[in-house]
Amino acid sequence: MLIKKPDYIRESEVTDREVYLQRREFLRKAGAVTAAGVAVTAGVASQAAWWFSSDKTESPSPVPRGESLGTLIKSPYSTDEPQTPYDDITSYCNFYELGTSKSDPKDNAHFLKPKPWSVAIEGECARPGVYDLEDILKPHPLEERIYRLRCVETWSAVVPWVGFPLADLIKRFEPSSRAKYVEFVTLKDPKQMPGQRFPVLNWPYVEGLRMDEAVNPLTLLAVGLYGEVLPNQNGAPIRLVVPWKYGFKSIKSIVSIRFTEKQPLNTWQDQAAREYGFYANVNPDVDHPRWSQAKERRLGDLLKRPTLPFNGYAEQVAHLYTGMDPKKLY
Ligand SMILES: Nc1nc2c(c(=O)[nH]1)N[C@H]1C(S)=C(S)[C@@H](COP(=O)(O)O)O[C@H]1N2
Ligand SMILES: [Mo]
Repeated sequence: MLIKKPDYIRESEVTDREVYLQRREFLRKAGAVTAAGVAVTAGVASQAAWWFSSDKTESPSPVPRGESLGTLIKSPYSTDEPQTPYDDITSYCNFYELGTSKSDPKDNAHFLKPKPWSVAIEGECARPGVYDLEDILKPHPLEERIYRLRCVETWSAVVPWVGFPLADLIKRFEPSSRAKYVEFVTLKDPKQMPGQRFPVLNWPYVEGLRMDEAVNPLTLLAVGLYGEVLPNQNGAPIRLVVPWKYGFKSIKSIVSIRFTEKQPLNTWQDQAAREYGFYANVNPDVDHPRWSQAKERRLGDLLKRPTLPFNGYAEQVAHLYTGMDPKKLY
């Protein structure tokens, strides 16, 4: 079947997954899906009408800057590679709750209200409860961490995050010996997350880490980038950053952190278990079933570069996986 792409997307940037989702979205918007064997309900049709309606205001360009986060600790884990420009990091995003194209999250960012915000700490720990974000953040000095980010779709970036180690938060809530994993959940609210008005994924978005991954010093809870409050499209007000794993592990706009005995079912594994697993460690030698992972393209670059094992963080994290089959770590 011939699929017409919007011409602002370069061929090289379009993966099968993107084409598939864009096609689904296009068909939904057009309300002409019967040929594909997908029933269009009145509800979906009215959502399509919303998508085209005039109260979806255009966001001004360039992306407005956020409030400064003040003095930050410099991290020894930061890369000195050139940083991806602010405008690229904030306008080329994956955040399906705010739409499936790369520019949708920026255009729909104003729907999300990151203040006030609370985070539920749940499951196998001594201090469960629902906490205001201010109380979650209070004890943690903020640091800058300049990390490589590698999306499973083969684009990459270098992002100067602001945040604090997830390990420091975990310690405070005293997980029990039964806590083997940590599960994270994104806000579910179709008013703030217009993409959730479409059944693109099983909402809410869920991710998970094994406890030793969660407390690894590289694992970050981010509240900002470029020294400023995190823009909504990048996962405000608080998101995970796991730099040695494909980007989909780095879940945005977190409302729940749960300590569990069993391995959580993460959203992309739930969506396509044949293509995405739980570990999702960056690995040039394990291809996606539909494309190679040997190379990646840094945003702003013309040429591709080799993908690095564990996204260049093998020294810090390879020991977590000794004896495990790399194919099972994809
Ligand atoms: N809740 C939620 N978190 C998410 C996603 C998403 O769609 N929803 N996309 C993921 C993917 S695929 C990537 S590559 C990164 C992108 O983060 P960025 O847009 O800040 O670069 O966010 C991840 N976190
Ligand atoms: Mo991604």
